[in-house]
Amino acid sequence: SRFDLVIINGVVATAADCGSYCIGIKDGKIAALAQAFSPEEIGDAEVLDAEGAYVTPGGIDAHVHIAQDLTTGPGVASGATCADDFDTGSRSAVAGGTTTMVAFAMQTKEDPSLLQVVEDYHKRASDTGCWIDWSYHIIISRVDKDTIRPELDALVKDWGITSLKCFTTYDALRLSDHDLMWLMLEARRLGVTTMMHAESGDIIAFLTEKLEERGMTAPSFHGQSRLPIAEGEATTRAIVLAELVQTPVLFVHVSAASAADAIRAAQSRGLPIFAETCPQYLHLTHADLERFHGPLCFENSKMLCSPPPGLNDDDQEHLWTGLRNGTFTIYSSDHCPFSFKYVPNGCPGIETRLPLLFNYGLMTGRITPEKFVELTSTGAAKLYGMYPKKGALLPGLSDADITVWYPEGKLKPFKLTNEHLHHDVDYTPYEGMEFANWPRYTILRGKIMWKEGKLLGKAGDGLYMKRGESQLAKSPVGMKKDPRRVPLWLHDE
Ligand code: DUC
Ligand code: ZN
Ligand code: ZN
Ligand code: ZN
Repeated sequence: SRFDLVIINGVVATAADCGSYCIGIKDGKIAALAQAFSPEEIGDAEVLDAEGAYVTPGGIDAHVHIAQDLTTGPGVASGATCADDFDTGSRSAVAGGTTTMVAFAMQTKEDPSLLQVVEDYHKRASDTGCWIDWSYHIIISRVDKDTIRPELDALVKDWGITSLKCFTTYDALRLSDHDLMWLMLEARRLGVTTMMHAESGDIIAFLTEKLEERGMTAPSFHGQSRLPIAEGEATTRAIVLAELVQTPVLFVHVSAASAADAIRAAQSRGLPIFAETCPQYLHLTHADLERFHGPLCFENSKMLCSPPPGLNDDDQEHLWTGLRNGTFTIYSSDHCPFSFKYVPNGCPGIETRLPLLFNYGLMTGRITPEKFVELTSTGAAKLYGMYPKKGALLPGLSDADITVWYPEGKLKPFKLTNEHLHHDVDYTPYEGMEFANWPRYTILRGKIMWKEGKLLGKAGDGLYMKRGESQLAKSPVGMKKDPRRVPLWLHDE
């Protein structure tokens, strides 16, 4: 027949529009969108009645740490291991409406070959299998001028890895400004998108030293060691480097108002500067890091992440405004799954990402349905070279990756506990928050993977995906450049 599966009575939202449409799916692809299908068109296809609920493209989580080595990376306690592997992490994703993820493959200072790093991570993924489609960003901790060019070349050609992440903090990962410029220029040549972790390593090291002198080492002081000004400084500095090199940069996990303002100002000057924020910065504040006192003070570490949550609701409001006005292109979880006993430097959140923005953004009217889709799916697909296979519902072009929500009033509102979730982590920072909606069905390439609280798919249903060049992040070739700011001779190839 014409379709394998049809979704009827949905309010279908994409980044472009929102309306009452039926969706026809054939061979794992979107085959048709229409006001209605005739009984002949439906034939013997399976029919899923959305009962008037929102139907959105499956979530794309473009910032997750899965099966990542942490002893030399952002992890704090030595011996800490990532709690989620590709099986449990992606299982949690599917239960929260996410159908694609991009995980990090991290080079350590000792790893000689980037290709070897990716092969190692790919073995981890192949060993367990994955519930959803996935790809990798490469984390670069060492700029080896003799080998990096052919290696990045091979990552693009052989693996479809078209994005790299670099750090301005952590001794094990941080690059000097010199190396950052060097790397950015290589990224520019290859059309690879640079992702920047911007927090001043020197400000953090200085404040940490001074806190330690005073014995202020409890988890609640984490926010004092990583003040917003450290993020603002490094963001401003990296924007200068990006302008000099004339290459696009995406700032990951933006938490500080000063960083968001610097990004917005750069965008207003026409620079290809992009930004990501995460649920923890919209829902947690510094007060959450200090909630518990006395013997319970280690409970505070459940809210610990880097950069830390903002000082107060003003910081949160600033980020909500940034989501609305286009400062932020993507909203990712930064799922960083540590067992609580390790004093985690990061929050789990691959499963709660979409429900949080749906309940607290879309349902409250803070963002439109179109914006919800742009932030959770389409933006990442375009930014990281997956569009329109992912992030859209274009007939004949897009994979049938779909999240069907509950119709209003159908799901009894509930308070979240960690038992609801499918990750392998022993806590959620969002314990006790209220939810009135949640993904009812999650569909991956036409297959129903999650239905009304039950997992139907398996690890192994997900496919590795080679990505193409970013459709958003392009070097500003046509832009008039000021020779006092930009060395034109560096860019005239
Ligand atoms: N950077 C991340 O992307 N996640 C957690 C901690 C960090 O430094
Ligand atoms: Zn980071
Ligand atoms: Zn405080
Ligand atoms: Zn991260």
